[in-house]
Amino acid sequence: MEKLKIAIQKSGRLSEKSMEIISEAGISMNNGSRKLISASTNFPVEILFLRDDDIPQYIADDVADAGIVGENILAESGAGLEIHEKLGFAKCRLSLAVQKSVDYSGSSFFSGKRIATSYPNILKCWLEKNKIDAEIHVITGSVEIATGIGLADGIFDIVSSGSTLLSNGLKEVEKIMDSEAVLLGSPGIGGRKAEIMEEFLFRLRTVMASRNNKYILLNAPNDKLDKIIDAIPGMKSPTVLPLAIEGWSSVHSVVNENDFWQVIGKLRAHGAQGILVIPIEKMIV
Ligand code: PRT
Ligand code: ZN
Repeated sequence: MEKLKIAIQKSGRLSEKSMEIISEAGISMNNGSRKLISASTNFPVEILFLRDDDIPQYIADDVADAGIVGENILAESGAGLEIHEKLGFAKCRLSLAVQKSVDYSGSSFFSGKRIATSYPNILKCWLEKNKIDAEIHVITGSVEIATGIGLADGIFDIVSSGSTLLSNGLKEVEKIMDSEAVLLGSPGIGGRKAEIMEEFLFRLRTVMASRNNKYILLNAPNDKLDKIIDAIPGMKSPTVLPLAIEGWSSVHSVVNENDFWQVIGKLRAHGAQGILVIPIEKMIV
């Protein structure tokens, strides 16, 4: 029977969260030791465990049909693959940084300079776009020490909290791209595999929607009901039910994680009481 092959990182920052998403999509795996390839016990997929850098090429070569990697890895690989879904974890940015003591006045600083990085292709693209002639020095590990040991005038690397830069006496001067984990797919799959992919994507989107939304219930004074309903950018219109107490209603709706605190602030300001927020187990979109 034909199976969809999904590549995920074998061990690293993406591994656990990738497996979590697959498991929340109802796809069970044998818990045995992680082999290179492992078949699901209840869904027609096989999971390939690989180094993240290799995943785009494996998909481009049709060894895998889909995979989970950071957008930085996809951009660096230059493979023309489709991003099916952003997965909201492993968020970071790729930035240029220089020593703190540098009086940085703009990107032309890098003209004629040497930049150390593990992402030469992304950097080259940006330098060309900005007409900056700099030398790229490729190193694979500990890029952040390159300026301190006199190897380069600047570095181009992943930044998350910024503490690695700080503790190496560096400052971030240009953000070149944002990145998060994404589900990539081969544009060329068809037949039974395409059907499995469609079902997998449906499940994945359901998982993402439930993670990104909360169910809220609250009590609203009837004279403020209009304002309270206006403050909730819900799926459709909220459910409104009368309470046993005269003049009050119960309002139920779904709120997106991104708007959450702003919406709660408005609801409280309009006199909503007894606000309950409940995680959503599954949300079909
Ligand atoms: O062995 P394999 O090749 O599979 O793994 P890897 O060592 O190449 O990658 P891994 O597991 O370290 O990271 C996988 C992906 O996680 C990256 O490609 C990014 O998309 C994403 N990601 C998110 C990060 C970070 N955040 C991150 N902070 N990858 C690396 N870092 C490192 C960064 O290199 C720098 O040294 O953390 C440091 C910066 O962090 P802050 O918080 O100090 O700024
Ligand atoms: Zn890697």
